[in-house]
Amino acid sequence: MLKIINGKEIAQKIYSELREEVKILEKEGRAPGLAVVLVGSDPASQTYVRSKERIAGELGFFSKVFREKEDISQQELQDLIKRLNQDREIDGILVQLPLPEHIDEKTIIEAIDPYKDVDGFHPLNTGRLFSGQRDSFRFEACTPLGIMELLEREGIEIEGKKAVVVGRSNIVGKPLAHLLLERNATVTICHSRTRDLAKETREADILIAAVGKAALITGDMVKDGVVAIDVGINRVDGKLTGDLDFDSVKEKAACITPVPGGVGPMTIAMLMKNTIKARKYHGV
Ligand code: L34
Repeated sequence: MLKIINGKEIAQKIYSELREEVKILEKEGRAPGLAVVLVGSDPASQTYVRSKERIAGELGFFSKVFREKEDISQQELQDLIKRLNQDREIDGILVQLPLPEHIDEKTIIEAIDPYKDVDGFHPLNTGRLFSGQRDSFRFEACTPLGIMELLEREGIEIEGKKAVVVGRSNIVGKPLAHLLLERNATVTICHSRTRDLAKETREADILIAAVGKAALITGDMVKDGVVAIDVGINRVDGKLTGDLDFDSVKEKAACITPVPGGVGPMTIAMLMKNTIKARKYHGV
């Protein structure tokens, strides 16, 4: 029996849980504070940042969005981050990616206080993840975390399963592979130089496509009963589609996530969860 996983519905369920947590933190004396920095006017980034702003507001966060001009200088952006690092009302800082060409992304990410790094991109946080330091106060990237939460809430077993991650980005593929490894999956990471992609993907019990190529994975590339997770968000003829060829993969899958309405909403839910975690770290 095929199950189409409803990420939007699971995110809603998470928000009702988080609302309760926010109430408690407010009573304690301070709501969680989130600062989102958006540089330029990329339409997709604008959409995502609007959603983050709206949901932070709905949850009762103290939320601020900094909409900066495309030609902001490296120094100006670093100065803004420095101010946010020092702002006691702000628990979480997110700089929406991608940044314009003239900005050095790595330096910006490293400028963020690792304990306000609700994106989990700072090397202190990725380093803790990649070296398996679980107990310390570690922030994990929102999309991989959202996928783990989806698998958990759907009751999908991970231990001993063969997980194949297609894509090796710092934002999704690499951190996700480590989270799966930590849960005792046998993990393969595929990328553009993988010799025989279909041979690898056919082995997957859990397949995650995170490349950004529409319909890259087709039904003939997966095995019966696969759990297929689609991270791709591609615009084709004005429509959103994932990296999975949904119609052919769903014929063989046990579970599949749609685009839209799958992983995307979970990413935002995990940003909110991380911001609450940061607020707990900082105290009132
Ligand atoms: N710093 N940059 C930083 N942190 C992030 O976590 C992100 N990302 C990615 C891009 N840059 C970032 C996001 O927030 C991708 N991403 C993201 C967030 C939300 C959604 C998609 C990507 C989302 O809500 N997707 C909806 C459809 C939205 C639409 O209509 O375009 C969905 O249902 O999939």
